[in-house]
Amino acid sequence: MRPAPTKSLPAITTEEPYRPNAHTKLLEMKEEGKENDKVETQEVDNLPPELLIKHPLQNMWTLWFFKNDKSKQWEENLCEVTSFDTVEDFWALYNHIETASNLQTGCDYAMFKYGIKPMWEDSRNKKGGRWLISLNKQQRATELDNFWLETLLCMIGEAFDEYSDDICGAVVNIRPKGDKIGIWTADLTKSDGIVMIGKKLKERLNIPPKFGIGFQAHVDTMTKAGSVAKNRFTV
Ligand code: MGP
Repeated sequence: MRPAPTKSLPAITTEEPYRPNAHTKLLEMKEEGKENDKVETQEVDNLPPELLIKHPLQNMWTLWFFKNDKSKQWEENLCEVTSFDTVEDFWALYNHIETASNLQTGCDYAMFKYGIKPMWEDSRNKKGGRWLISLNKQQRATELDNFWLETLLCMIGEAFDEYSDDICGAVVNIRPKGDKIGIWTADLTKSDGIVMIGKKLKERLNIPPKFGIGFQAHVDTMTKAGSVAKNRFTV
């Protein structure tokens, strides 16, 4: 496994070729879609330098897949797929795997910062919680894939500014009763960051202001009596 990348993106100086930052590049590649595939047919020697350099992300991320096999313990069903730390490797992975809406019910995807397991017990999760977006059954066809992709782009593009360090990862649960997306943060006591992250997520996902979303502590979810743990914050 490669070591985690350094925190800051390399500075752009006049000696270097123009290099859009990772966030701009993520959006460009989202717009262009398959356009980049054409590059493979050109002579590599003729390519301008900006097409040969991968755009580093601020963090390395790991994709996890969960398949519900009831004969096994919960953690045994969790499978680490791969890690990436560039914009291009993110899109290569995203375009290669099944969309969330096409997974079997009972399955999850999770994308977490490298080194954090997508479980309450991980030392970087256990004092934290999650913003939870609960979808109705119809929204699997209309919203789920867009919401999940936008959540991933927010995380890997560090859209939460100075609070991006509080992000641990995100999970999408495919469930017969309604799918869920959770974005996990590290520390329940960091209320400013939690609220900012929730507001930003709603804005980026285009969730209308009148639809509230709730933040639950993992410690409450772990021990909940009913089907939903109480909300510690709402936006
Ligand atoms: P779930 O998969 O998060 O949600 O948790 P689901 O299936 O919608 O169920 P609901 O209870 O939210 O309605 C299902 C079960 O998986 C939990 O009750 C736990 O038994 C187990 N589980 C889920 N997570 C995220 C963890 C975890 O982080 N650690 C452990 N040990 N078990 C977990």
